[in-house]
Amino acid sequence: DRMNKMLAIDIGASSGRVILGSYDGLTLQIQELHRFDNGPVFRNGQACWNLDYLLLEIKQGIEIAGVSGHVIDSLAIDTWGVDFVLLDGQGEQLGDAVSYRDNRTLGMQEKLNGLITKNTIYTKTGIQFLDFNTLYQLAALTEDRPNWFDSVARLLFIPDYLGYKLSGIQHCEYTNASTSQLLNCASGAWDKELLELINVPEQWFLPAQSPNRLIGHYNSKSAGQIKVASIASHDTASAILALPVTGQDTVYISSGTWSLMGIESEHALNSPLAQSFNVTNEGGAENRFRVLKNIMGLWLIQNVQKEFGDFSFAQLVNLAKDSDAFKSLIAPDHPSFLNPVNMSCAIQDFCRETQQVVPETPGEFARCIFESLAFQYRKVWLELNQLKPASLKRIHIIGGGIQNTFLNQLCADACGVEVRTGPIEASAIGNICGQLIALNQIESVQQARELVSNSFPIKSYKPSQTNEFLSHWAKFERISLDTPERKN
Ligand code: LFR
Repeated sequence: DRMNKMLAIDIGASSGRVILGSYDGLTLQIQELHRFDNGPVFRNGQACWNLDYLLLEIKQGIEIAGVSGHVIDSLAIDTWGVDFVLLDGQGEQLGDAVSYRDNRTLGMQEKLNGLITKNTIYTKTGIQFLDFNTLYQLAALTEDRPNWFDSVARLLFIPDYLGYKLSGIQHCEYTNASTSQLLNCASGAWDKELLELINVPEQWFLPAQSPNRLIGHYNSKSAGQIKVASIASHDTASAILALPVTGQDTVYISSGTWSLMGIESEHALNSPLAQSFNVTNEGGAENRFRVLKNIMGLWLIQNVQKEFGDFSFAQLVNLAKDSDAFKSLIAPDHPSFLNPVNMSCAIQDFCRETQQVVPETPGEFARCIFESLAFQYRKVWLELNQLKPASLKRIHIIGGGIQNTFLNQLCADACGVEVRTGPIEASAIGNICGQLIALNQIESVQQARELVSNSFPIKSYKPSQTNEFLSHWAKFERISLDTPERKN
């Protein structure tokens, strides 16, 4: 029997990859064919995504597969959530693809609060309140009302748009659509009341369809006609599909530009307690819910790294190890860190305003960031334990962030539980598993997870310095509450 070969096009906020997956019926192997940078670009005064560039890189990656002689069964795309492209009736793009890091949504939550209670929005959608949700992006757009506004016929989320540019098929995939805060979490339908409130016509939206199905074709130059699949196109949903764990006793962290920390549930957890933690209920494959929280993640260190110029990631980790522990802590999710002009300055301001030692050297910044992330993991770990009392036993981290073994250990130390890690390319692997389901080669998420655990190594970290973390817990709680006024 021949192998199944699939291309996962996995694009995160800081880089994109075209990864070849080969499945022989027993195990899955992956090979990176193409990697490219991604990041916000400025257009018409707004932080945007350069989708034309991303499309060129995607096509180049597909041609690399063809030229290397691979016979490709299918391809599929996953990206970050919430962002979208607007199209006219001819399918041509209107306006820019604005990034969720753009500040057009500042103040929009407060504006909507005058029209509808947060409680109503949360009960309907189950989605965490983040300034950049599609709900608030669209509220900003309808307030701005650009001159092409009346020509809009369709909204496509980023992965659906990129898929449309390859296949000509307009589609709306459920896991990514769920991040909008416009889908009803019980029915999976677009919420008419919320759309009316922000003056967006429901006709802009296609019905959200569950993933892992074939939807079209792409005609490549060197690899011929390739099937296009719709998989869990929210990168975090694909990553969690690839979690090599089937038990209900595990908290996951999908670690990349963001750290997405949570549990899987068959039902949305949208109780008042869940709302008080601002926990989200994003959609997953097989109608499972991703009950999780966004933590600012490696974005903090990625920016500091750029600002210091000549340090590799590994060097920064080593410098962090050599720096003093528990000197300066930040609240990673403070809004001043979402898109500061200068991250190092934003961190220094935060430490100054909370009367702490101000970090100066790359090592001090890195130490501050990693320890603060570990404390935030502990905070979310405790919240999840309140939602699921006595059932959570360990943490499993997936994604590129697990290469930072120092942070993995800090996570175990801070939370006082075992941490397991792997695989690294979780989103791409989940994307490939979704294609295997669409191609009828495997049957279910459960089978996908067994395949992942049979195919990729897993590491374990035991907690050791939990008491040191506990002795600084009160300080972390203080600086998390007593945060400075929001910048901007
Ligand atoms: C991670 C991610 C998060 C989402 C954020 C913005 O890449 O998809 O899950 O909250 O990006 O879309």
